[in-house]
Amino acid sequence: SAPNVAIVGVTGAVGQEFLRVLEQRNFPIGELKMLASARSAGKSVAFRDKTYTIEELTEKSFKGVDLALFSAGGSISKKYADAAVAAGAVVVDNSSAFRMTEGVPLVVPEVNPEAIEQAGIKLGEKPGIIANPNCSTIIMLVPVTPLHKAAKAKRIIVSTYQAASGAGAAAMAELEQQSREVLEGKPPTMEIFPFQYAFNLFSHNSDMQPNGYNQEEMKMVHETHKIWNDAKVGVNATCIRVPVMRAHAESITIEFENPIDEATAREVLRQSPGVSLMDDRESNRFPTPLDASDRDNVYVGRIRTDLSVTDGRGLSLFVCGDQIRKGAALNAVQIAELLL
Ligand code: 2RA
Repeated sequence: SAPNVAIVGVTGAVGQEFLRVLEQRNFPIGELKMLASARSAGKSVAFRDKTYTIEELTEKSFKGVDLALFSAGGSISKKYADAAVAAGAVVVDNSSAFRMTEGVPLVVPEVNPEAIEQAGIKLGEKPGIIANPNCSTIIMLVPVTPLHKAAKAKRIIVSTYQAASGAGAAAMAELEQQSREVLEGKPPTMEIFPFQYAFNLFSHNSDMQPNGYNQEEMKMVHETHKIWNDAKVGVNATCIRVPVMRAHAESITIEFENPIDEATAREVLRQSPGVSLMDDRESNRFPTPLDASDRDNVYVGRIRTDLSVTDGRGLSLFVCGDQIRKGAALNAVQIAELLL
């Protein structure tokens, strides 16, 4: 029978995308609970042909729930995920709370679906937590993993151009408001970031670590190692926030153990799940964030040999993926589909 589902953080950008994706993919749902903070409790939410009332999230919210999709921040996941599991639910958590926890599978369905089975998690039988990787990691690994399988990646250098949506709905609103203010010659409102965001870009706003990398960059390192189950592959990330609404772009250079030429790489990518090729050199047309926005796939272009590496063991790519969708909500629902 269809699982009873709870959405935790339903009013947020990802929570709203959960509903859109569940509806679009006809995900089977028995009972549906919309959970959020006290501030949102009582508000109505439409889903399929019904209207639901948001309930305040408490430890007791998960009675009878088989599947709980969380996207309400790490502290909410830390506080409530165990109560959901104790009630018998499988939790798919979009926050960073449990991604690096031993025994918690960190899953990109196109990359390592087997990690769920290895953890023994089963709807209605063996509850547990499955973690959704960070969006920038997902968007990188969907195209890079098939190339890794073809020629064994040794080292990845990635620069990201990350959308406002990754910093939340308020950051998207500030970007829009500042853009207007700047064009009207008014001083930009600065509440989310202490500097102008519109017509500007800056080093990612996550905490700086002692090693000179920010948390976002270190997530790409550690999560890649866990998802690939390979602690040896080198990952060097530079994460930048850019004035784009909801799709991340990434420039990726990979050094392989074995040679792989452009034609082979293009063919591998053409056949890869979750990838759309956009690599038209004649018309100089390659992926843009607006091509990827609201779409399921990661768009891949600029496929070319890395001229700085000998004997064809290097490739560079440019990719774009929707941060709210494949970077969060769609990936989580695809994980849930693997549980059915
Ligand atoms: C960002 N990866 O884009 C994060 C999403 N919360 O900032």
